[in-house]
Amino acid sequence: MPDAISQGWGWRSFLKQDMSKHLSEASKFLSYVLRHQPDAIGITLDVEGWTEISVLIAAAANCAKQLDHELILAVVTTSDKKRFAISEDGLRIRAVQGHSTASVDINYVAKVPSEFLYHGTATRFMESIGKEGLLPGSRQYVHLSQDEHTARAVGQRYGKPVVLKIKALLMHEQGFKFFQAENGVWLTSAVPVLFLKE
Ligand code: HQG
Repeated sequence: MPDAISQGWGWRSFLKQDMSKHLSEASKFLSYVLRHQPDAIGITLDVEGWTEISVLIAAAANCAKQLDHELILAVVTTSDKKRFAISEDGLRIRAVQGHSTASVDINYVAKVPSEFLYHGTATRFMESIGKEGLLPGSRQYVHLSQDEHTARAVGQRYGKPVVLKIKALLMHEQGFKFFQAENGVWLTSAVPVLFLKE
């Protein structure tokens, strides 16, 4: 009997892991098409980044990528970073930030930032950042976090993390625009070196 119990738990944990892998793969696919390459599956995003969920599912199926409403909703609701939003009528989906595709230009409302915001990066980028400041790279904006802890996790994706403190309010006072996506991520077009503190 104890064996059966332990086997039961084993299966449950296996199923949980399997589900989490499934959700993570679907999330990566959604990030890819909703932020970067909608053309890859032949969909278009409107200027605010929205696309019809039913069109997305059909287009993904044509490319042998299985998606359904239930899976999409599970990705949206379980996303740790709240990367995606569903429209009020439940028919459309978009990524709330992180775009590189030029077809999307979300009309974010400008917002006054707190005195400091944070950017997590990897030590290997520091030499270049020290010369050029923070640049958006392939994305539309430089991404900033409200707190150091989040920034450190962002930086860790690329190697040994380093957290930069940005004099955000001073930048704002000098005319730089800041936006906050609905998942809390701060966006600005670039951060010149003089506003960076390590
Ligand atoms: C670095 C994730 C050299 C920059 C996160 C970063 C975020 C420079 C990398 C979101 C540079 C770009 C965005 C310069 C900046 N020279 N390197 N002058 N300026 N960099 O992924 O901010 O999981 O495009 O420091 O949580 O890391 O996708 O930007 O290391 O919110 O939802 O160039 O992506 O969210 O990398 O991450 P990225 P990021 P998701």
